[in-house]
Amino acid sequence: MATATITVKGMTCGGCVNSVTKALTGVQGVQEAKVDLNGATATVTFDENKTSVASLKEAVDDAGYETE
Ligand code: 9UX
Repeated sequence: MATATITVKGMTCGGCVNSVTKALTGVQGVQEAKVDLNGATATVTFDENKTSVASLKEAVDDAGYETE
């Protein structure tokens, strides 16, 4: 398992947190996603044999938020 912290821009309320959390946990290989609204981050624990940081960022982007 690997853990990565991704910066997520554009979250402005708890609903956004839920959306980003769902997007991340919907990616195959993701075990846990902790999304911090005020810190603008998502800390994700995932199986690096099944997914990658690039794929996690893509899922967040596809949900309508911006990563860096
Ligand atoms: Mo809140 Mo976020 O009303 O996409 S859910 S701003």
